[in-house]
Amino acid sequence: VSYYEQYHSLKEINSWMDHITEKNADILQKICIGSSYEKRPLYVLKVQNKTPKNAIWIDCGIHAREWVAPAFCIWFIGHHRMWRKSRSRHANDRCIGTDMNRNFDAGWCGEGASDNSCQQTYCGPYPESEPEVMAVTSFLKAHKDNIKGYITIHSYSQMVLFPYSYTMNRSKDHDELQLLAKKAAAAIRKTSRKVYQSGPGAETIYLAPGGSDDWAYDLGIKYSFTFELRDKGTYGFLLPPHLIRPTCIEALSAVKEIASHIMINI
Ligand code: 0X9
Ligand code: ZN
Repeated sequence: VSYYEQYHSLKEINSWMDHITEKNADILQKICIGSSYEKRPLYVLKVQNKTPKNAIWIDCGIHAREWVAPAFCIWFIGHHRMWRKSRSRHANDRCIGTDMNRNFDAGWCGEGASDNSCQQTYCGPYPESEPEVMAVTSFLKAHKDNIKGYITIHSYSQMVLFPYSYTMNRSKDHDELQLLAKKAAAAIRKTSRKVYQSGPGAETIYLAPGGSDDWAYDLGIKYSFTFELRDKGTYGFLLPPHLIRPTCIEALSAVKEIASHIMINI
């Protein structure tokens, strides 16, 4: 279980406060407002965006034996780490954020995406509405003659995916990409004994239009892949730090496999 699903000592909470304010210095501030009878510091975590406005005070744990109360305050501060989307706000949209992997101009906003801004797979008001997506597409367009491969790294589920995801139809390079994806997965298996599935996105996981791999492929970058790294659900999005190294080493072996195939075939 994660840090946020456990109870912690005051010492642990204090170092968590230091850590989280340091990591999020743009919006979090730790203020000492006094000390307890036993001379321990009392801290306020102030969450603030650029323009200081009206605020809400939340305290947790006025009664010491009510353990879940401080757990809520910690949870409240930490909740954004499961955020998926961008941070944009568009006119008439109720909620914040667009799924950037639904915002590319490739079968944009068809089945597998949502036109509701409150959904995790919101496609945005129009293709490339997100500056981040636009920045990537302009760069790739400007350099498309030199860019022979496109690899986008996600997590989790241990997969090597390739186009298409916006349609169940197979791409004209299906056979070659399938073979190469299998070779990439085999390299991973040899490196760490981890099993990665491979296949076209739509068939292997789900229909998901507006993704960067499909867009890059349709631009003319034939060798276009999405890697879904570890794990398969034990830790999910919160992969513990000690698994960073083995995950990166195996992913690198797959990248090398793709790179050498490209070198031989261009
Ligand atoms: O749904 C996605 O965007 C990706 N899975 S994730 O769990 N990382 O969100 C899969 C992307 C596959 N490719 C496309 N949909 N184009
Ligand atoms: Zn993802």
